[in-house]
Amino acid sequence: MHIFKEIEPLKVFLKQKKAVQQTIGLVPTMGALHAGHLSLITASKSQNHVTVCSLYVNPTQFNNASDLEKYPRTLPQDIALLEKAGCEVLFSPADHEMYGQPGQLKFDFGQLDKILEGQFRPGHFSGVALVVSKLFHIVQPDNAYFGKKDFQQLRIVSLLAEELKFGIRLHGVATLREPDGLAMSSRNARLNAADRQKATIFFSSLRMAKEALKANIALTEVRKRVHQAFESAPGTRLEYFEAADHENLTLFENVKEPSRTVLLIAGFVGAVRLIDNMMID
Ligand code: PAJ
Repeated sequence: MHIFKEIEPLKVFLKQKKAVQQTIGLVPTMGALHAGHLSLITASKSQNHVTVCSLYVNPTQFNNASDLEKYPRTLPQDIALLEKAGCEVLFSPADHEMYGQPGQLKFDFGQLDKILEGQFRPGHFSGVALVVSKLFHIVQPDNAYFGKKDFQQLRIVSLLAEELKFGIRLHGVATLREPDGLAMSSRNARLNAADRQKATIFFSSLRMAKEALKANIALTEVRKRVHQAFESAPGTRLEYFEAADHENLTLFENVKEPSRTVLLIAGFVGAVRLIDNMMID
């Protein structure tokens, strides 16, 4: 695997690949890689000659200094996993390479970045959009791969790519889960054994809600049941549970078209914040 820490040598390398009509797939990550990330690498490898994985813990998308500081960093292990997955290129820049000066540019996606994650993590999506724009400009890939695990992020990045005419084809990859349903996440590494058990509440709540809504139980009642599930599980705290249109993320008061509906959930187990989502059909 070719490892680049600087932008210019990476660009020179990719220019040579593009000159001989090789296609480039980009998989942006913040590292602490798990099988979910690797499924994005596999998707990219199946559709491109060269897969570039970027690994950068982006400070501008953290609205909480302690969350940034505690974010797991496991570079040697990540490199071994990427080598094993057959990833051709790793781009792991330092802060000064990505941000010559503190990020000043702000993005506003209207309602889309004010709801759900945006409501609880103000500025988060502006930081995501900033770093993803930089990565798109640096790599100029043919394809880019994002997980449906971060459903709202995928919508935001799609809007960004469309509005700024990046000409990059975006691919949403299904969420990979642990055998008990917990969505794989770098943050899971921060859960102790007891909290790891409790963390299944996100998946079980989504599944319960999905079944209830399919059985025509009203969203207000389903919402109540999800809140109750969290209230009766000590050490957990629900931040939001919402039903929304899967394309534009308009929040629903009631579910009229289950097949267009995605359920989104976020909350804490101990000090660790987790998110998940599920399509109703
Ligand atoms: P990170 O949380 O490292 O995730 C990198 C990519 O992996 C994202 O597209 C995410 O949706 C995907 N992913 C995470 N868990 C997954 C799972 N269980 N199954 C499938 N895909 C999964 O998301 C980010 O980093 C950052 O915001 C980033 C886009 C890199 C910008 O900094």
